[in-house]
Amino acid sequence: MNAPLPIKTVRSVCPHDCPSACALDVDILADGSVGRVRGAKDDPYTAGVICEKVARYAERIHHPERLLYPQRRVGPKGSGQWQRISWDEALDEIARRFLAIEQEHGPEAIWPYFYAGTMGHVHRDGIERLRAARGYSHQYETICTGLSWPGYIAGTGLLGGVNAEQMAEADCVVIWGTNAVHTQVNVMTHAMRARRQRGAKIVVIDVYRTATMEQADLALMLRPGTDGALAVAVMHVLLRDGLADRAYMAQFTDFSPEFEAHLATRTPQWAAEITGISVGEIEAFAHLVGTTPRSFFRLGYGFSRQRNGSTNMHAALCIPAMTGAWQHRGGGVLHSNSGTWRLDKSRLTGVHLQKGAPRMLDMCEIGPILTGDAKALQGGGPVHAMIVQNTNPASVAPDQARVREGFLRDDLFLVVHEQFMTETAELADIVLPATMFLEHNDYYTRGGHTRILYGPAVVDAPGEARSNHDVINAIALRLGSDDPTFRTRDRDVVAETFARSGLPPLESVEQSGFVDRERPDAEARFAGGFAWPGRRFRFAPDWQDVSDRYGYRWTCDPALMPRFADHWDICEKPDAVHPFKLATSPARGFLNSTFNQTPGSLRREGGPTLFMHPDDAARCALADGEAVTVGNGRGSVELTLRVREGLPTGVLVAEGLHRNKAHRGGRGVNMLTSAEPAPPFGGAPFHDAAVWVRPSEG
Ligand SMILES: Nc1nc2c(c(=O)[nH]1)N[C@H]1C(S)=C(S)[C@@H](COP(=O)(O)OP(=O)(O)OC[C@H]3O[C@@H](n4cnc5c(=O)[nH]c(N)nc54)[C@H](O)[C@@H]3O)O[C@H]1N2
Ligand SMILES: Nc1nc2c(c(=O)[nH]1)N[C@H]1C(S)=C(S)[C@@H](COP(=O)(O)OP(=O)(O)OC[C@H]3O[C@@H](n4cnc5c(=O)[nH]c(N)nc54)[C@H](O)[C@@H]3O)O[C@H]1N2
Ligand code: SF4
Ligand SMILES: [Mo]
Repeated sequence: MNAPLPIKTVRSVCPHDCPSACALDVDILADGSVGRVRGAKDDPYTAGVICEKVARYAERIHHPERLLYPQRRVGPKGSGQWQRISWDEALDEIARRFLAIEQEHGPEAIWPYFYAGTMGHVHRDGIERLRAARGYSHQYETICTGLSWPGYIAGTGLLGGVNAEQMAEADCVVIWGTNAVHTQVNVMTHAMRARRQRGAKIVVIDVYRTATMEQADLALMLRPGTDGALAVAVMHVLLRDGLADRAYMAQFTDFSPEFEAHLATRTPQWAAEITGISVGEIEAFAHLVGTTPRSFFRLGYGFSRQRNGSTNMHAALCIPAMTGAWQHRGGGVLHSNSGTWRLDKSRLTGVHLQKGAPRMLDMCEIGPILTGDAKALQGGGPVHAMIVQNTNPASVAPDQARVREGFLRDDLFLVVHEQFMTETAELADIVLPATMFLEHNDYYTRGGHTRILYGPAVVDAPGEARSNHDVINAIALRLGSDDPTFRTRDRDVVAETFARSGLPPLESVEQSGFVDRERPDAEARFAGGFAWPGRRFRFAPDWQDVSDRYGYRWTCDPALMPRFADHWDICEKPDAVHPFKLATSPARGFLNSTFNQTPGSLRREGGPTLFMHPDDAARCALADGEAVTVGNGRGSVELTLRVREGLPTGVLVAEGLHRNKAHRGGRGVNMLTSAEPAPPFGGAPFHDAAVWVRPSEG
């Protein structure tokens, strides 16, 4: 049978939490449904390429399990017994319960909680308006970037870097701690262009042989949490072999004799012991970047999800400051451009409504918070109500046992606004159905490139699904907050935000689909100096400055921080009981827990598996295909063992957040991860867990 012909093709934007924010061409079919989704060819960054999971979006938007109407729990929490109710009943009940809790326990007992289900600013950040208007507890946003961003800023002073499209003009592309084939396919588009057109060398640094590493000319497979050691040893070789750009360092950095003396002790032999990479490979890497002016460093997020992740990010960032790669077109660094948007979102987030200074609770500590941990609650009272939008903490948050225990509390009123009956929605008192990106209006940014894109509503929402914006407004009005911002439509908020930010009018942005916020190339390369006083890059970071400038909160004694870029030996250590280190790396077919219910993604990923080196399997007498249980002091999870080459002994990898119920026993990999805030400013070390493995019972 031929696929039905589209009646039109519309321009949109991928809303998901991936650094790319691809421009999309979406086919709309005669019955009003969504057909094929393609990457826009005329967008220079997307360049016609998108990932497979979004190309199959029709499977997600028209999924038979989409939530269609509000529901109220009737059985015990988590029993799966629901009663359909009207929107009026749902909103009335939410308002009644929230007001009662405000009265009895104070507004800080309510904690609106969100993350990045949609990256559209109106439908993601609008929840802040409700929070501000009611004085509810704030959310300290740590789950994704809490470790990486401060590490980057510690060096440069600003979260910005070179335009990603310039990767195509590089002679060497270093893909560090990101599995771009899975997580950001467009990096591969531009890196492969450089290889084709210029013979560029591709370096990939990861803890196992990923699909990205398969493409590498130089593949560096190191032990988890040792990137700082690799980086300082590379700098040792650069100095030793006369490959450092001393003139650049003298003008643009705080390079000092003390730092040079420090690096003199960080030999490749020393780093080989720590990283498991050979001296020859360390030297080859140093020589490659030391002799290739146009070396582009794509520093990912994955290698920061270690307890020492912030210092590792900073250490890796120091290499191009020593080679001077920043000076050359096609060279330099990109981690994220998220510090460069220059948007005024104050009306969208309700800055004018904020009264007082409520406590700010760490989103990664949701488990400890909901189970009454006094430190996590900052000495305040318990949380008695939550509204959750755009996130699935019962799957994605660390320390899953405590997250679940907390959500099951009878004295917690939980509202979840979702597209699917996720693990979090299953534990709610009220579940509300949400629209998807093609059903509402929003604008989008992402750190991987320089454009702000607009995505309009182009199809009808199914059933009674409502947008995040409409639900936040409706709740606020019912609570008695009568600010005009609660009577706006999503499109008006986009238009107003553009106007306040000095962008062209929405009508014109709508025509082109985007506005470019690219900064002049010289500025992106810090050619006039870095963004710290004195305009110098910092090999010796001042973390207090990072905290002061960006509002980060200390989670360790500042005196503990290493003085210079270094290997900071604070990761969870394997021991006799927990002999393995586990990384929970991303799956290609899922995006965190999103897409783990669509047929195409499930076909690709199969069930939850655990990669183990053949020598380890032999030593543990475990066989390929066997059901295994992986555990530590926080909990345990069941997966199927896959014995394979391409990872260090002692290291295990479990790709992807499969549905909890896809695991025998119904618990996911975040049973094993820690919610203890990592230093210096919090964030979850998702790839840093010491574990044991045994055959599953029964
Ligand atoms: N298909 C798919 N795409 C995604 C996502 C997804 O889950 N699936 N997630 C999205 C989100 S929210 C984000 S933030 C981005 C994140 O995208 P990335 O920047 O790619 O970060 P991670 O996905 O955390 O992990 C990337 C790699 O880091 C490796 N790694 C773990 N520990 C270390 C270490 O100590 N050193 C080094 N060098 N490498 C290490 C992991 O094995 C993994 O291969 O991707 C987005 N895109
Ligand atoms: N073990 C382990 N855990 C991890 C990671 C890891 O690498 N390993 N990665 C971490 C990272 S980087 C991140 S960013 C977090 C991400 O965690 P989340 O932000 O929770 O990401 P998702 O799992 O994609 O869940 C997003 C949810 O939002 C819903 N949603 C999408 N759009 C909308 C909308 O418009 N309205 C509403 N109301 N809902 C919507 C989706 O259906 C989905 O259930 O997970 C973290 N968890
Ligand atoms: S690569 Fe990333 S931004 Fe592009 S379509 Fe896929 S998930 Fe969306
Ligand atoms: Mo993320």
